[in-house]
Amino acid sequence: SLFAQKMIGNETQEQKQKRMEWWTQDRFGMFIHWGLYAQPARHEWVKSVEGLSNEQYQKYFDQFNPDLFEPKKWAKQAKAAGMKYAVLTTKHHEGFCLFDTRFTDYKANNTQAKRDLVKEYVDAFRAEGIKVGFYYSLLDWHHPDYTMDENHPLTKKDKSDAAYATLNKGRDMAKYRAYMRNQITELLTKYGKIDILWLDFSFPKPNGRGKGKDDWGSVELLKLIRKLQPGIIVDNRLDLGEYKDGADFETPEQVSTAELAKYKGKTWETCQTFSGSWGYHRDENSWKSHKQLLDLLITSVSNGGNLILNVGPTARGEFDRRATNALDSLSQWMHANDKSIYNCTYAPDGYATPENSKLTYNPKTKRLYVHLFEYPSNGKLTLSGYNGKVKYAQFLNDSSELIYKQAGSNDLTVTLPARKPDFSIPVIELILQ
Ligand code: H79
Repeated sequence: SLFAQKMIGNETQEQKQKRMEWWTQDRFGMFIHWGLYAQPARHEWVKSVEGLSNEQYQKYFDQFNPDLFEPKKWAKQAKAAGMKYAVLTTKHHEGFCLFDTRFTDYKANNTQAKRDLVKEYVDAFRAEGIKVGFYYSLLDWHHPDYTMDENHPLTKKDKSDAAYATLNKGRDMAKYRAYMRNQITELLTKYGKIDILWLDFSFPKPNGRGKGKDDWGSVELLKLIRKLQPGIIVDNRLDLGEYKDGADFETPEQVSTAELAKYKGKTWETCQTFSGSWGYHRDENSWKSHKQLLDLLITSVSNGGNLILNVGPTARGEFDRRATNALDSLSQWMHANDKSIYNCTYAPDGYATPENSKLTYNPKTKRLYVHLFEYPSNGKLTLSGYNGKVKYAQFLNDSSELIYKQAGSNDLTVTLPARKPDFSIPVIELILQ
């Protein structure tokens, strides 16, 4: 751009890389969207999409009773699936807080749960060695000072300036900014070291229809966050303008695997759902297959990025059968193949991607991983231009040797067994010279 980037602090590029090192190596996280919207169970945006009033939404606060909430189980499921970090919605757009806050009564402590659910999440995930992150919604459809905009419930019909002026009489974003600063201060001071803060989201539009950096007080907010938790990793949804390099990673949401190639060379994490919505959705019939989920993970790493895969627990507080089955399948694959994910990135130049496969690479061990999306029916895999570059080849899942031969002057041909290893996507490990 024409304008120089402004700095939030005085961290060097090298220091930033060091701060983010664990995150770029771990590659795979769990997003958890949990809130009152788990009860209507028809999308976490239900309040906005159906234009529900606070009064209409009140029944979900009154009924909230997560009697099966056992975050140790969540943490064990995440760990088994190979997820190294987690991010929980401490507050989503509906404004309901899962944590004990001094600044609103609209919190889990005042429901039948009667306690701080964030605290239990933090303790449980930390105990499993999983890094702990907080999602915090910038939007708030419950706070009385949050001005009504295009995303707000009950503002869909009349979009005239006059209508917005009337709706927003008595609402004061300065007070809402103070509220956010207070709550983020609570979140970043009462729960020990927090590894990630995931703020969501900005939608700048003229005449009060959207919101961005001036509404949030983004630059000042980020300075506060950095002061309270110097090691924390923060997403890029604050609309920082000329301070945008103050954010740590880009956040392509629910994009296709084809689109992820565009992010190669950047620092990024794609966030993805099992079935479309983020909150628990009972009737959604668009669940991704095991192979689609794996494809998202492998494609992310093969383009130098992370995947954070979302679970929407039920209102009773557990992962439902569909989510549990999906995680179990990932566990089996990760148990045998996670070396092609952790500490890996895109392949170095000069290694062509074989047909129907995707490559990842571990620069420290100099191992190249070939993910076989289609198992070659003739039992041969051609590695174009690899001649002289490989010193050993094996399946990753069982370390069984694979025989290869020179073909032509530049290529190698790997001979594969007729029986495909018992994985949807088997991985070949090539130890490079
Ligand atoms: O928290 C999750 C989402 O609720 C939030 N970000 C992730 C991490 C988010 N996703 N999309 N958006 C915010 C932008 C809004 C999209 C919308 Fe819609 C299109 C709102 C109304 C139409 C998505 C689709 C929600 C309802 C239908």
